[in-house]
Amino acid sequence: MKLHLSPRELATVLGLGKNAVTRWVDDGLIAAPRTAGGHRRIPLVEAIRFIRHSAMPVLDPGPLEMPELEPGRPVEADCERIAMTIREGLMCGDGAAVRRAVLTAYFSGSSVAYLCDGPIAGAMAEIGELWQHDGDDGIIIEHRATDLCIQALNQVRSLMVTPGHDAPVAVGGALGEDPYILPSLMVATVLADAGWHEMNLGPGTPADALALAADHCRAAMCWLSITAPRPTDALLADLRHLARQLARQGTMLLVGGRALPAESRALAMKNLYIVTTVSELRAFAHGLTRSGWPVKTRGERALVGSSTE
Ligand code: B12
Repeated sequence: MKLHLSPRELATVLGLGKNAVTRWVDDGLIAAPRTAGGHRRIPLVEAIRFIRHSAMPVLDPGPLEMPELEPGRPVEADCERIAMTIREGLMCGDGAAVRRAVLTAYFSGSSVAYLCDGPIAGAMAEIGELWQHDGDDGIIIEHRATDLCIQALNQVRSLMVTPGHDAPVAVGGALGEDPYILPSLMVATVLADAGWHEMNLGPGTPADALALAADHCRAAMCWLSITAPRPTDALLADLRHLARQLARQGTMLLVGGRALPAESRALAMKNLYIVTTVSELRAFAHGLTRSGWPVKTRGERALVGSSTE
């Protein structure tokens, strides 16, 4: 995979003349530093940001040098076909097909949140039915599919522009006995797509470690995914305790996940938010950063939900 493109290469990707791309670079629509020799070099992540932002079709992915995308073949997203390819690829262990489908959707402007809530979660739900009927085969498919999703999401993550120093920070994971990797990884990837700095501590993270990490990173948000069922009282006590700790640091707590009990909605704490899908989270994160709400950044501390109950 290339790390930089010349204006001519990006023009080939978009099926345009080189002058159009050069003009956009000179007008500041595409950020491209110059080499010592004075040539414009467009970072790959910036080229992809521009493609998604401008909604231009990728007519020849060749210059991007991504093994999943065939040179000369336009990248076309048909939502139904993408969902079917992801499902079949996850079922039969075809990682390249899954990555190709996810990349195609991403290049064509789909949000990571849509991919996670829609085709990926849908396919995983179907795969989840297999262990009950297909025994060991079902378990193999389930574990392999989880790994293929991790690969695809991390690949998309690597194609995102690194957020600036003034971007807000979020830290999160899943608690103690919760082994589920994907929900927290999805949250992290969606926040990265929304322009946040994210630190995903993954499954099995103690609540105190989350609070400590949030404090160290001056996080505006801490997320928690609850996927493994737990006794309601113990879980609510943990949520209350973590929300209090975070409130003292001025950090909000966002909680979601399939095993979150309905009773958690009754926890009246000012810095605690229950969010159901990652699309909802995306809207929430965008809303916060656009509203001028005092989001903490790496350089500054602001008070966020400092009082509880
Ligand atoms: C992979 C998998 C496993 C793997 C996990 C591998 C790993 N390390 O991640 C392993 C093998 C560990 C596993 C084990 C078990 N599993 Co399991 N597993 C699954 C499976 C197939 C996929 C899970 C997944 O990653 N889904 C993708 C995620 C992203 O989807 P999601 O959880 O729906 O999350 C979405 C939303 O809830 C939301 N969200 C989630 N968290 C958050 C957080 C925030 C902040 C926000 C905003 C949003 C959000 O966004 C996501 C995207 O839309 C599911 C099926 C399913 N429907 O998901 C079963 C499933 C969850 N497992 C199930 C079961 C029964 C088990 C076992 C008991 C099996 C057994 N007999 O051992 C054990 C229990 C483990 C435990 N300690 O609890 C059942 C649970 C049933 C129930 N009512 O609780 C399911 C539903 C399968 C089924 N249909 O029976 N499992």
